[in-house]
Amino acid sequence: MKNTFLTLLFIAIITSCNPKKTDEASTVEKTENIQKEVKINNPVIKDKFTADPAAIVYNDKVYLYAGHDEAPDDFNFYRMNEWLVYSSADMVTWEEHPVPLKVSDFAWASNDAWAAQVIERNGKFYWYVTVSHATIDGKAIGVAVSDSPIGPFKDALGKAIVTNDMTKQTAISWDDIDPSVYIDDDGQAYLFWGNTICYYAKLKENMIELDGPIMTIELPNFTEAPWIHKKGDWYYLSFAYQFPEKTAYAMSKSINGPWEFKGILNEVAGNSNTNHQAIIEFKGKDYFIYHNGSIQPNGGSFRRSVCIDELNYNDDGTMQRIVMTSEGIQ
Ligand code: FUB
Repeated sequence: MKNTFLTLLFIAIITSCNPKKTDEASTVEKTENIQKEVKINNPVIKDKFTADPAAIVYNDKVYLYAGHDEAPDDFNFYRMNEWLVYSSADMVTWEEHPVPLKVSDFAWASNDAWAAQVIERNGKFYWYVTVSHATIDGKAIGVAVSDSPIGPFKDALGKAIVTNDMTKQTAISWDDIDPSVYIDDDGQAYLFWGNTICYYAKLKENMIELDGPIMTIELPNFTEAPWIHKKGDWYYLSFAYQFPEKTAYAMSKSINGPWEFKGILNEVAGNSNTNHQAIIEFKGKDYFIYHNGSIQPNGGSFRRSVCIDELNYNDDGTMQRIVMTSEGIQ
């Protein structure tokens, strides 16, 4: 007992007489505190593979929609049967909601829950989706509707709004993918979509029928994934550029163009040969939402993950190159 007491006393004296040791301990403590403060928030969804993000702001919340990458580790192509929805009030904490829409909700579709986008009009939420058509060769675009941003959604039309036989500009069967929808200030809605060719058309006020001819937009190295947004009096058309895909963009003073190409907005995103962006403003800040293949050991081009980083504009309206980070939004 006496020996133990003397040993403890000796250790206490030695420790208090060794300022170097104390400094080291406090440095470690400080580093730990800094590490605690900065979290690794990208990818934002870590328990599932998620791809092709789209997002809306509604009633002080952000609703994030994504395709679900379900490909097993030894399967090197897309396996996607459903879309997912998450919500957040701070862009950091995301709540997952029950699966709101599946390919099987469209009786005329066979598979492939590819890229999609939701928009709200008059209290209803319209979800434009890419699927493979069961009877018309190629990809097609469907539209689902719900009274709530988290669904459940149901087929709004009972058939595709766009099929491959409606677009003849290219022989490929997958050019009718990646719908993006926008309602202009005068209330006119537009649907943009495409692969290798960028298409757009007016939508009727009911949001489930095209209103007029399908038009095309000339963009250099357009691959897919158009996304329209407006900031101030500039319209922005961002898109997947070249392959492997970077994100590039063009600007215009009118939704009908002419579009001026402005170059690359985001580089190839880690470990994924595709990219797919959504751009939103929320509580005074701008965000760039995309996917990469960063979750290891199995992440990659067919097991992707949604990430979010800040987006910044220059005074002339051009967008600054995205800095992809692991920290994401803090
Ligand atoms: O997720 C399937 C397809 O890959 C999407 O439709 C494209 O935008 C690309 O991300």
